Amino acid sequence: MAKTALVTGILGQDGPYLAKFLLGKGYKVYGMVRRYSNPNFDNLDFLGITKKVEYVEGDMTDESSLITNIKNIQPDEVYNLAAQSFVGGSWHQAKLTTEINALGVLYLLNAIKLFSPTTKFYQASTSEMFGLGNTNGYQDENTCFHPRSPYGISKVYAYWTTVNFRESYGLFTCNGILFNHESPIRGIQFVTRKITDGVAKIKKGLADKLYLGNLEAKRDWGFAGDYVEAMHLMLQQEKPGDYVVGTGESHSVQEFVELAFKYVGLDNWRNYVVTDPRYKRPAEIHELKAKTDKVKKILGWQPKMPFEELVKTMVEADLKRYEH
Ligand code: NAP
Ligand code: F7E
Repeated sequence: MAKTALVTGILGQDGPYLAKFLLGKGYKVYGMVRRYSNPNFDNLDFLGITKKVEYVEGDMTDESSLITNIKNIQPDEVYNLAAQSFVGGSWHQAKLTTEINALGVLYLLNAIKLFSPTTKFYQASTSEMFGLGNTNGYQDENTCFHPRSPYGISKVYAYWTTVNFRESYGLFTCNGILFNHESPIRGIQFVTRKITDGVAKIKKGLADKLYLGNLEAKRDWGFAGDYVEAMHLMLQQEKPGDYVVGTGESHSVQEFVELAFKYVGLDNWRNYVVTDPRYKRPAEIHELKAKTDKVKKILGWQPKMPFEELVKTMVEADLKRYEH
């Protein structure tokens, strides 16, 4: 019989990539949508799978909706991707971020524990939990957490709740500690997509300037389509565990900017980019870089798309969007 998976956050960036991957493996995929009155299927449309997913209603802050879904579906696997995931916005909506990202995970795990205890659970943890926790310039599964934003703090709670349900109740729960991963369907406020969209607009004569914050910050950027495979692999192991997933390379925001402008033949990016304090954060993380020995060794996972190709793929997709 086909396996069933419930994916929360189905309308975001990772949800559609994961759903496409699972559908390709023969899964029946349920996607949880919070406002069924006005869902936006653009990202699923982009990957051509909107009609292949079965949608259910539910909100991470509404415990009864999570209980109903777990009871009704009894999924083999739950991938919890739903979150208020924008770090920059988390200072302005710290309580909401905490309710969705932290308490929501407690509600979902309780629902699994009570109504479908054999369900395997994946939690979308993040390199933002590390913050200033730095081991010789990289982060791995043994690095201390020192989050720098309400988002990072909420995810630390969710991480430990996921571990605790494993240790207390024997549930099969895993944390994927994913470093930044991007794609042509990345949310428009995240810096990579903001840059590729801005470059495309400037190239097409639709804008003159691109307003950015801290150009010196460095991140370990990979391709979302590669990373969802690691999520799935975690739930196929004999034992549950927590894994760092990244490329092992870091690049600055400025490097991303330079490559994106260069790709469209605009060599002097300084003519277009304006530094705007509105996009600087109250507390910044200067550099994040993954050490991925565990995920390589135990899951046999490796990223496929190199940095330059990621930038090119995103710029090309945004140029295409402005051709219509
Ligand atoms: P995303 O594009 O922001 O998608 C998040 C999804 O969560 C959205 O579809 C959103 O629904 C949904 N959501 C928000 N609040 C909700 C609520 N109260 N109830 C139910 N659904 C809710 O994020 P992503 O980039 O795909 O990331 C997926 C997950 O991985 C997130 O948990 C993120 O924190 C984590 N993560 C991401 C990265 C990365 O680099 N992308 C790295 C590490 C960890 P709407 O469409 O209705 O707004
Ligand atoms: O910022 C700097 C900014 O918003 C990256 C989420 O998916 O990955 C993501 O979080 C860097 C930061 O992503 C602008 O200060 C400069 O240093 O693209 P971002 P993020 O904060 O790293 C992690 C792993 C997650 O878990 C999150 O859910 O870029 N930056 N100028 C800017 N950032 C933005 N957004 N906008 C700017 O204009």
